[in-house]
Amino acid sequence: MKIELIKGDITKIQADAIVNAANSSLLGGGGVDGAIHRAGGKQILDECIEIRNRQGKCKTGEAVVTTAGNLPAKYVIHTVGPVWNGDEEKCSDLLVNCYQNSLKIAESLNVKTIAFPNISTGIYRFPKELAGKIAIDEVRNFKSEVIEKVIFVCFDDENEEIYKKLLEIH
Ligand code: AR6
Repeated sequence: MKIELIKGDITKIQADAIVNAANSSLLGGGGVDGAIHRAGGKQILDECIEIRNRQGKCKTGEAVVTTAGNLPAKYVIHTVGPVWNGDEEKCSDLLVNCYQNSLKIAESLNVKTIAFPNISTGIYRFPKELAGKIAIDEVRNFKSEVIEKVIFVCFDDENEEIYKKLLEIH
């Protein structure tokens, strides 16, 4: 799997799937979640409501998928990152689950390119360097015959610098 780093807004990315850092309500919020729902339109929220009605809230570390409404992507994979509470082991395990479950859904949908935001590193306050290491490790360890490219989309300068360093991009 090829790994790419892009600085910018994930709603503009032309990938088969983009990942949303959602909350367990699946009903939208601030940060990247707000941006995706704003740019993607009502269809995404309607599908999230259907999922809520069918299976209830989305637990931390789990993921669900909707279409991508008005976005250039085909799918939005909504995953719920952990709120950082200082319990490094537990929070790390939950963040690992976010990446693994998102990649599994992508693979099941025959997704060739998938873009991830820096899950949990905004409102949920997960330490950025640790989150970046987990993200990159999980993508590198995920063996896929289907997914060809993973794009890490960094919105803030600090994450961009961290990912450049971790991916050894100069
Ligand atoms: N494109 C890409 N990345 C973005 C964008 C964007 N348009 N906007 C922000 N980011 P956050 P969390 C980055 O707070 O920490 C929501 O209210 C941002 O710089 O969006 O997982 C949800 O509903 C940061 O690096 O998500 C939840 O309640 C990263 O996205 C809660 O926030 C994640 O920041 C989830 O918190």
